[in-house]
Amino acid sequence: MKKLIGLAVVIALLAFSLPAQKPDVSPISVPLRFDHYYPLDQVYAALTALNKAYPAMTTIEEVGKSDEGRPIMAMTVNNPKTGAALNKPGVYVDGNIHGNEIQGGEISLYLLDYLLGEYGKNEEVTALIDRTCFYVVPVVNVDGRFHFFSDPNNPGSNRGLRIPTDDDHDGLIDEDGPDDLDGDGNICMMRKKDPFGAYKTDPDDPRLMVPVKPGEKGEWTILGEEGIDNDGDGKINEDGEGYVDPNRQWGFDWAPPYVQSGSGEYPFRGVGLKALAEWTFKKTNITLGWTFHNNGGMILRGPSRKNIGEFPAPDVAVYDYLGKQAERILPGYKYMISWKDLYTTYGDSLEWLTQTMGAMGYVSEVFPSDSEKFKGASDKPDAPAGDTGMAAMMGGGISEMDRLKFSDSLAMGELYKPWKPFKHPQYGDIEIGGWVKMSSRLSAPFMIKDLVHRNAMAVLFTAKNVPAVSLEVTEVKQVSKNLYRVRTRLANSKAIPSMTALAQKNNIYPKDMLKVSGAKVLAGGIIGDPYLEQVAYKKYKPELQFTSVPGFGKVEHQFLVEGSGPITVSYESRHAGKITKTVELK
Ligand SMILES: [Ca+2]
Ligand SMILES: [Ca+2]
Ligand SMILES: [Ca+2]
Ligand SMILES: [Ca+2]
Ligand SMILES: [Zn+2]
Repeated sequence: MKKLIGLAVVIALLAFSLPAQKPDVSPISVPLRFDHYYPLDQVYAALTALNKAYPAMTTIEEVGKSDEGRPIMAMTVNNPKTGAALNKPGVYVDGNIHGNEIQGGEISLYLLDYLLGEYGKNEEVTALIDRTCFYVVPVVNVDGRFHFFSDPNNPGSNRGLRIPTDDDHDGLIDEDGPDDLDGDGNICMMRKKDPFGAYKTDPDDPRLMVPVKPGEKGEWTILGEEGIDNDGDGKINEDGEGYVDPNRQWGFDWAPPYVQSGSGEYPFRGVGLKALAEWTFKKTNITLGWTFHNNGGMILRGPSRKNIGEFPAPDVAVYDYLGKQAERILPGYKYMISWKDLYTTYGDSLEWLTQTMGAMGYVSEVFPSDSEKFKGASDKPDAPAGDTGMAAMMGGGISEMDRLKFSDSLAMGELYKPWKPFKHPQYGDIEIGGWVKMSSRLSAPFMIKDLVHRNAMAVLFTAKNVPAVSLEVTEVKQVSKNLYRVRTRLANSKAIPSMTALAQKNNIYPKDMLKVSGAKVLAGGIIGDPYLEQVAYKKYKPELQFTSVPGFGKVEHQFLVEGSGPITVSYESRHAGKITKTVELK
């Protein structure tokens, strides 16, 4: 709870305030529109609309409830005519685990709308849906999304779970978060006139500030985000909502808050996260995952920490192949290794997916900051004054002036609030201004469609590469009376293996099984060289072979079978489905 003691008086004194941004409340219908961001209620409505439009292909499930009791919804896309979802390679997609990183919701909805709308029209989409299934959770942090829209925020706030936490350890919980002092629905920045300040007014545009040079007279001190000292402890905004970070809360490689800030008291402290982990864990066919964040334009893969160790080489080859293609689909994005090229994280959801579920996965940090560059507005380097800091961290050479001119020229000034005087209870005469909530990490609405389409296409390129395994009985050869040599070939026409090398190395779950039944199998094993008759026979239970099929590769087996008549060869894989073939021994 933020206590706004005396604030009502302050607000009443304001000459005027901008109206809070009102969500679009038009009814949601299919095909969905991508000209605005969907408040949480609209996300739910969109899922319901998709389910209503495509009842045979979609299932809606409540994964669980959030810490504030809101449902976390998942949509499964599966064509039941081509088999049960669990018997096909599964593609998992989620978004908005960080409450403020809302685009993942729109990307998820776009992906669903696109897949379902194109089924039966576009051949590739039709084939893809017929052989795979999609599990899509558009909004993981439902409380976060709700509050991001409904509460005053800045582009970087409201990331966490709604788990009250005493951040400054003063015995009071969430007692002093930012306050929307001017009541415009945004948490902007505060600055105060100060001849000893580190900033002065930018001579090129009075709305911006630039750092003073050594010896130069200062003009402004930046006081930080809008807020007052709510609890009178001499600190401002020191203990806001939470903070428990839902993407530092997962059970693999979790570390306590003194190692990983925001990790919470123990893993899966968030009830919704725990429910999601349990739900996904039952989807044993999840082969590939994408999880959407903002911002900066990055396609990240694990590992999340150096000492976890690099993934085995065969997996890296697949990651690189798919990741580099995703870079082409997403201009301005860079394919990167998260610990090495970004930063170390403990307990994130991608590492959980790869290390405990044996899937391959990527994080897309959508929205390269320079997508809002106004070309040639300024040749200045990054000027983070008054900025949320994120653009400075990830912006890649775009200046605040460029972004400001973008706001002026392509959003009619809506992304940036000019500085306005304000009487602050502690600081006295100050000014409030800067980037608004729906800026900086979120594309301007006219750019949403491009962003969601390209990200959905990156998902689909990788999804097309989930294993497509075929089983062929290449030979049934009579060796002597009632003794046959049977050879099989499992071939994978796609890039992703039927089981990652990492999952095999760590023995995460049972390997693929190739089984011969219907006659007595005397010997069976993997063929090393088919011409030199090199077979590594398995000592026990030769009729059952544990195996895996590499990406763009094959694996061959040989069985010596005693008997006659029909035998069955069956293949069963968590990630590559089930196949059964019957052949005659004759
Ligand atoms: Ca506190
Ligand atoms: Ca707190
Ligand atoms: Ca305090
Ligand atoms: Ca305080
Ligand atoms: Zn994030």
